[in-house]
Amino acid sequence: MRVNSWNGWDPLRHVLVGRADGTMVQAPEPAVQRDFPADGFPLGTYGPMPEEMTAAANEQLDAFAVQLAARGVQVSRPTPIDFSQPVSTPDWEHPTGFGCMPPRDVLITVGNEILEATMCYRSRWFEYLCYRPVLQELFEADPDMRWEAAPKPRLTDASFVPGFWNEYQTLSKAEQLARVAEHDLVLTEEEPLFDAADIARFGVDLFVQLSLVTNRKGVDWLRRHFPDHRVHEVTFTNTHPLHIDATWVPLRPGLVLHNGERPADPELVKYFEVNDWQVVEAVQPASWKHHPRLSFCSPWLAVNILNLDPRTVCVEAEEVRLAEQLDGLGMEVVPVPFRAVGPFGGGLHCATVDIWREGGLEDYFPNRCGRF
Ligand code: ABU
Repeated sequence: MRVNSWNGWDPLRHVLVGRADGTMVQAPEPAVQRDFPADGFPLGTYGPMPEEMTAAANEQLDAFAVQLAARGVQVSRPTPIDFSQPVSTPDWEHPTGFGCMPPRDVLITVGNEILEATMCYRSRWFEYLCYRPVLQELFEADPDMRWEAAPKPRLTDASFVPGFWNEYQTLSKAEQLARVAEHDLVLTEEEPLFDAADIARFGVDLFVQLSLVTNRKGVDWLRRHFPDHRVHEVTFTNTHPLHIDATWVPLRPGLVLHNGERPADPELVKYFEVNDWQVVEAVQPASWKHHPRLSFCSPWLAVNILNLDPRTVCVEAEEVRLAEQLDGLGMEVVPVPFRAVGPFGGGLHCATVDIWREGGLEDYFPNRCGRF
């Protein structure tokens, strides 16, 4: 076993796949409020995800793990804790935890380092514990592994804008987008906050999205933590920015998939273009039975795909149009039934963490451009 991964496309050798066991619709908290009346969780209510949904999600997660193993990829799994317990620190108490699907939000591998993100949901404060058995095993097996954790945040009320959600939902789309552009959202700059899934890895370049779960201080912390990388703060035109991996998706060197419903900063597009990258707009996603918003995701989980190597990509089985598009771009598509996992917090990328991909650190962006 070894820890090594610099980007999202090199040949995959070892991966972590999440579990849906015990997932909760968490109690309302300053960073997030979940409101899914059609699925039995109107605002203010919380509790375990319905048993049949959990079982169906676990069935698909387990089958994906088997499918990866059959392709020669080693698979590790987290150890769920009891997410129905209250979570408390000396500063606050929260009635519930959340789950350990999706692991991509919590962990990121950069080279031989696995970094535990700060997170900003109180319900997710102890989620890292689910991954500690795997991290301990890796630490013992690979003498070069660097095991790091970003500073645990206090998450007192000072970390959140009071009354944000009540106000934000009264704004027009244009007003919301103006707030996103100014990064005037729910998080204050009290302390560094980021989710690992807001980071897209392209070798030396790390693109970090400012979002509902990542603040400027979080990006600054990452910049200081990875001095040998170019860490870029990026935003997209999206009223609910949450993780970059359904918005700006690396496919292989020279090719990035873009969710055109969330237009990218023109300077970011230019930076890719002057470095001979092709930016391709993804086709529209297929429809959903259980709206993935149950998990605070959008139907754009379609593009939340997992590369097995630069020419092979796992795509959710119902996303036929996307599979055809990727086929046309020279990718071999591996269809994976994963619809039942969406409401638990993500697609194939969210549900996994790269532990080992072949390859080393490379600079894919030799040309500077604008602020990049
Ligand atoms: N990591 C999940 C992203 C979900 C979304 O953008 O809709």
